Amino acid sequence: MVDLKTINRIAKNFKIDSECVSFSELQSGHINDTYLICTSTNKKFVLQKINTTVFKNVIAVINNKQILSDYFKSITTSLNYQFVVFIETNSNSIVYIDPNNSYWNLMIYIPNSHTFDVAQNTEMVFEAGKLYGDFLLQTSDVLTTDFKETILDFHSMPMRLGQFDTALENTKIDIKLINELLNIVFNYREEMCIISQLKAENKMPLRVTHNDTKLSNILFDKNGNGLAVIDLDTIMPGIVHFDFGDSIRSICSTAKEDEQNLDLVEINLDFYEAYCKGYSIYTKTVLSELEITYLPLSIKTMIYIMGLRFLTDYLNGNIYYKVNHPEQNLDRAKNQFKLLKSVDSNHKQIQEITSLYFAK
Ligand code: GN1
Ligand code: MG
Repeated sequence: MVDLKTINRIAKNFKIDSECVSFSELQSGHINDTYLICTSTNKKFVLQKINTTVFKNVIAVINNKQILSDYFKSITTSLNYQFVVFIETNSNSIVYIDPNNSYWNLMIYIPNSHTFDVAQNTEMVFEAGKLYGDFLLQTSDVLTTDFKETILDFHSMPMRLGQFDTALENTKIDIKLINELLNIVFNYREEMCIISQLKAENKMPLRVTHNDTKLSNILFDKNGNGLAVIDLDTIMPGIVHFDFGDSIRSICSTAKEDEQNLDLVEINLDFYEAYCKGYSIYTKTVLSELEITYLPLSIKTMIYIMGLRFLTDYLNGNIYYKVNHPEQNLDRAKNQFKLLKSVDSNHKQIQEITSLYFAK
């Protein structure tokens, strides 16, 4: 945990006119260290230390974020929502590299904003759908070639299955204890590669994708209106299925990602309908028939890939995601595979709802 002196040592390298007087850690991310800081003139900022073990090509990550933030700045008049604004360093960069070779970003805090790990009601889900849908629409004019793939094959199923197989071979965990999960990984394996295969064959258009479209990456005001999409760390060229599937995984689940009581983990079909209703407002005319056809499969695919990644990290001894206790990644994996089963058993209704809102 850092102290106020350290925070100030970092913050003074950015163009802010006053000292930081208090700060708190924002706990919801699994990768970076993020702090809400308050200055003596009562201004608030978000200070973030980027995890360079995960983001190896950190300069490319910064470039991607800057391109997008600059683009949003250039189209503010047509934007319905606020966007992430970076504060420059005294040498006009958006990243400060400290003497320990840690990389820091400072962003303007969007006032009176709230985040949630679990959706509270259909209105909130509808708003989330609208924001992520508008994000896709607004970025459809940006050249995907301007963005670097900062984590290669981030959502590639063959790559993630390869990492899982290696972890399973080398793990110190007694794999008899996770037999049930291994069966799920095995049984779904083939079907879960279909979307990656379509991408590999260039059958889906490349878009600027957010790649971490969970509920907590949307800011809401106190009345539940969507304010902004945050966390530009994983902006990369990708396909719509990564973002749509990941949203449903997070926003339409009845429980948080590491809920241990699996009886509480289900897909909420009312939420799914609300998300489609909101998301389709901006995207229906942008998405092709083929993209729409594969939206339902993207849900299972993104749930499976997250379950697989959590399980892989558990087998590896928790070296990637932050954990509060040693079994947390296992809890997350069990949770995701329960959600996968729930989605599978509601497949027909999911197809019907999707057709209802996306039919041209
Ligand atoms: C990680 O750090 P955070 O919470 O923004 C992860 C995402 C996962 C997410 C699961 C770079 O995001 O891919 O979906 O956890 N980010 C990275 O909650 O791996
Ligand atoms: Mg993220």
